[in-house]
Order: sequence, then structure tokens, then C-alpha cells
Amino acid sequence: MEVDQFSTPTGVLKALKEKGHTEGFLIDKHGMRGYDREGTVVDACGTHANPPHRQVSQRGNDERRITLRMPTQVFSPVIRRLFLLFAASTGLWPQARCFAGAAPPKHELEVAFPHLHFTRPLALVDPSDGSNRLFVVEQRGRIYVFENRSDVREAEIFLDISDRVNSKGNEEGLLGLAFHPRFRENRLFFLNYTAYPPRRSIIAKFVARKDDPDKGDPASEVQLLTYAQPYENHNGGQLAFGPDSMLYIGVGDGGSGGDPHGNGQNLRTLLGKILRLDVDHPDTGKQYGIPADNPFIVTGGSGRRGEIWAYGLRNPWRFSFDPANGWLWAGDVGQDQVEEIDIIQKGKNYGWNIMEGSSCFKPQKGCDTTGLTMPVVDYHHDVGVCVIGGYVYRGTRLSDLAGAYIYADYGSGRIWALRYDGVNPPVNEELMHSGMPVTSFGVDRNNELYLCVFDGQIYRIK
Ligand SMILES: [Ca+2]
Repeated sequence: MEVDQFSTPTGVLKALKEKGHTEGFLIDKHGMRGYDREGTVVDACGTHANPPHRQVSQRGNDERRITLRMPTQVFSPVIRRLFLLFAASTGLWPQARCFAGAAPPKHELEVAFPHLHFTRPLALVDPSDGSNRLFVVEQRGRIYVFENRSDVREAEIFLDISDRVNSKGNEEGLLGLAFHPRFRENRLFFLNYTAYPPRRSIIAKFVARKDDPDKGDPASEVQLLTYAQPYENHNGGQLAFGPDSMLYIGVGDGGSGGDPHGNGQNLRTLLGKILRLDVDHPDTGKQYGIPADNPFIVTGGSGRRGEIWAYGLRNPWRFSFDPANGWLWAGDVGQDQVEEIDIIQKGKNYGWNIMEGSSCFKPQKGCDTTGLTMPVVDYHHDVGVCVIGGYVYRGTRLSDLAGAYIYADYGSGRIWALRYDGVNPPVNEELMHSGMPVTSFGVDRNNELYLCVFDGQIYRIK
């Protein structure tokens, strides 16, 4: 069976005649219709008010077309429906869902630790120290620790630095926590938080107490790096160690709207970037080193910042590494129209503020896309308003999600599973409309996935 999708009925019928396909499908603003070789509508979906979720690979094609093939010997109504559901999940073809039949959602959220309640939790982190503890970051400047079992009764305060954290703005506060890969030996952990005055971001390291591993020492702070924040929004916030033991930091464009200072494209500022630092080998006079293989190291006077790993980002709030292959996945929060998921690679330019997702931003039409790296997927603001980057699922509880990148939207509460191998087109499946203000994802030592939600609870997918 071979199926073509065109944006005009003529295209569909032409392909049916020329290629002898069994069926063709038309997708347009009214929905989706299937045609047989005689041009008869054989299946149809209702009107869809919203345009389909658009993929990068579709950009600029007036006549949108995909060709899908499957061996005829396995063709059956059941296989056909599965096949169409697969097509639907790519996002290219959301209306194909109704061809496949409406199925109840396979997954929903459940509270992971019913006895625990937090205030604006923003991150859940495993210390990778062999203990079965989890750490939850609260925006106001607290970190809690607790044993990872669903009946745990209470969480202890691991660290309280609310005295030095500015969390007045919606996007300000204690935003990120990363444990050193050798935390068990050196007890070092790293924070990303905002302070005021002056308005700035601080990347700092702290030590946990030797006599009590459930207590961080607030007096042990050593600031590695600070950078000015011109506005209260777009502070990024993630920091995490990569498989190379380097510390990666997500930095927003500095805020306001539209990146008024052009920070995303400016290699002389840390704003609008992913940074990569070596915390184990500090350069002279610094608390960190710039790795020799960072892409923008210069010896001359260009002013480019050697800390930069990738640029052209607006607000890479959450990113993570896939433990299976080391890929760095990021959710980059969009302006007023487009949210995007990127795979971050050394030295690449992710487009902001020339582009917002795979759409031109400045100028709004005919922007120069030369040298820009497009998102793996993006979605428009009819689907959600603020992407929350997640994790590639490498746990065992949810076998059907193995290898899928799970991410969410803070505004709509939708949660997706995205599969992408770097070669074939991405397959993006919507898992659920949770209705929850998801702020972040985290994983435990077994790579099981958790969600932090602004209702104060930690959830997991079941
Ligand atoms: Ca981008």
C-alpha cells in the first residue's frame, strides 16, 4: 500500500492514476478526505478550526506531500489504521487520527509522591551518587531532599538560599540544580539563580556537608559566573553535566520581547546561548575553564565569548542529555507564535531572532536562513504557549515510550512523545492533554520520568 497526501484534489487524483495507488488523502483547512481511484471520497474527518501542527520539513512547500509506503502483503484494515495513526503522530497529518479511530489516551498523569507538596517546584534531580534520593528545587530558593519511594512521608530541606535569590519575577528565582558527576566523592553541586540588585544570573557551586549528605552548606557558595539580566524574563535556567563531564548552561536572550538588543545572534554576549564550562580545570583567575574544543574560542580581540557552545536561542528553559547517545535536546520557548524542540550541537545557530521556530521573525517574511539550524519540531500557539523541554525516556516502566523524547507545554498542559533518529522524519505523538502547568521534567537513577507542576506536586506518567 502506498499513500500520497496532496494539498489539492487534482494532485491526489493525478497521483492515484499515475502510480496506481489504492487511496490518496487530501488535507486542507477543512480537514482531511480520502479518495479512491474514481475520485470518490472514501473517508473523511470533520472540520478542523486550527491549522495542522507543522513540521520543519514542510516549510515552503505549497503543495504539501508525503509519500508513505508499506508492504502490500501485510496490508489489512488493522494495519492500515495503525499506519494512519503513525502518520498522524508525525504531526504532518494530525487529522489522520480520525481515520485510525478515536482511541482512549494510553497514558495519564498520577501523583508520584502523594504526601509531598512543594511551592512552585521547578526541577527534580537525581544526584547520581547511588543513593535513592531525589532533590526538588523550589523557585523561591529552596531545595528539598527525600527518599525515592511513593509512600515517602516528608522531604527535608537540603538547602535554603532564599536570602540571596530574587524570585519576584515570574521567571526569576532558583532555576536549576546540577550535581557534579563525582558528587559522591567531592559533594559538589551547582546552581543557576537570579539575584537583584543588580539584576543578574549567578552560576555558583556549593558543597554538601560531609557529616550529613542531606544538608547542603549555604555558606560554601563560590560564584563561577555572573551575567547581567537586562529584564526580568528569559533567564534560561537549566544547567546539567554532559556525558563529557562538562557543565552546560541554558541562558535566555535577556528578556523583554523580540530580543531588542539582538543578543541571540551576538557572540559577544552570553545571553541567548547554551554555554559549556569545565568546572574541574579552571583557567587562571577564574572559577571555571573554557574547554579547548568549544567552538568560538579566539585569541584575537573579537570579543567573542569562548563559553558559548551554541547560539540563536530565545529562552532554552529546559534541556537534557539522552543517556543512550549523548544528544542534547532543548525546548526553546518562543515569542508569540512558535515553540520549538532543538537538538543542540556544537557551534550551531538556532535562529533566534531571525526566526521563531521555523517561521521568519525578523523580518517576518523572506528572512535569510543561511546557516541556521531548524528545530526538530515546532508548534504554534493554538496548541500551546510555552514549551517545557523534557527527556528521552530510557526507563523501563513505560515500555511503549522507550526512546521517545517526552516534552510538554506549560500553558496547555499537552504532553508529547517525539521520536527522531536524526535521519528519518520525526514522529511526534500527542500523549495527553494533562491540563497541568508543567514546569519541568526530571529523571531518577533508573531514568524513570517525573513532572514538576505548579500545583505543588510531582507527577509521573502511567
Ligand atoms: Ca530556533
